[in-house]
Formats: sequence, structure tokens, C-alpha cells
Amino acid sequence: MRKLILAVAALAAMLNATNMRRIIQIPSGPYYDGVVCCDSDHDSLPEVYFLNIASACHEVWEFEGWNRFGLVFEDTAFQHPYIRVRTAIPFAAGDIDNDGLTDIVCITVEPDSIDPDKFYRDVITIESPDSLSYPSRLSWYYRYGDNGTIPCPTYYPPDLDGDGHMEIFCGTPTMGAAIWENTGNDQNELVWHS
Ligand SMILES: [Ca+2]
Ligand SMILES: [Ca+2]
Ligand SMILES: [Ca+2]
Ligand SMILES: [Ca+2]
Repeated sequence: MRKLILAVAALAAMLNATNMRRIIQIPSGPYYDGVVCCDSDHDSLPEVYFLNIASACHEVWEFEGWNRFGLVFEDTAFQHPYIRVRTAIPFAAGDIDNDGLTDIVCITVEPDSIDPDKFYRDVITIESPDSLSYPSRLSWYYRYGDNGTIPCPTYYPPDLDGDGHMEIFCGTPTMGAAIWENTGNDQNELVWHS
């Protein structure tokens, strides 16, 4: 009987997979990076948040009901003279400082302000300006490497040590695996690296 149940479950999973159909196509461009899903403006309509390389900015596409998604936000603002915010690569969504404002964790590049041949890698968070808006504001950054362009996976793990403070995990070329833990509004501290 148990084998029969397992076989039916496997068949159902297979049918589900073969019955999937495309309901949205992200607009064309050289490539896309770092797609994350969330409901950043808390209206119960999920969004797809990603970097559009073609337009060199973050785009938010929101569910509009019955297999429809629409472009609702493009972050074209120039917010910081050096840290490239709107072309950062998103890796995770959540609320790391627990203030009700959605945070997107990204990695990006920060050219040196003086030496044109030098640049840094940064892990950053982009936060919603209010609880009903999409993330658009650079809220925190940490320089973790020099002169490298290859992105390293970054994400929110759960509260690893159970102390009520969320963490950001990032693989870095200089420190190895690194963990930053939240210490307050828009503040995270490096607490461990391998
Ligand atoms: Ca939404
Ligand atoms: Ca937040
Ligand atoms: Ca913790
Ligand atoms: Ca905050």
C-alpha cells in the first residue's frame, strides 16, 4: 500500500511538472541576474525583483491577477556617487532589521574615488522607504574585497544562532564565507568568517 501511495505521489508530481506552462516572460536583454521574489509593498500581490542588464536598473514586476504580471517599478535613481546600487545583483529578500520595511540583499561594485583602476566588491541592502513602497534606498553596505568582478552568492539564512537577530551570509574572495548579523536599524556587523 505504501509503495502504491509513493507511486501515485510520484506520478502526480510528474504530471504537475509536465503541465506547467509559461505565464510571464521577462523582457529580453543580454542577461538577467539575481531574481528574487517577495511582496515588498505588503499588498498581498507577489513581485519578481531582478536586475535588467539592458536597462541597467532594478525592475519590479508584480502579480496583477490570473497569470498576469506588470512592470510596477524601475529604480533609475542615482543615489550614491560610487556604490553602484541600481545595477547591484539581488540575491535575497526579507526584513533583516525587523522594522517592517523590506530589504533586498545584493552584491555590487564600488569604483575607487581616486584610482580609476581600482574597485571594490560590496554587499549591500536596499530597503523600502516605507512599508507600502518597493525597495529603492541604499540602507547599508560593507566592502568585502578588491578588484574582483565575479559575484558570490549572498542570502539571508535563518537566525543561525537563535538570538533573534537575522544574518547575511556571503561567499567572499578575501575572507572566505562571511556572516554579518543585524545590530539595529540599517546596521549589520561582521560576526564571523572562515
Ligand atoms: Ca506586492
Ligand atoms: Ca528592513
Ligand atoms: Ca542571529
Ligand atoms: Ca531599516
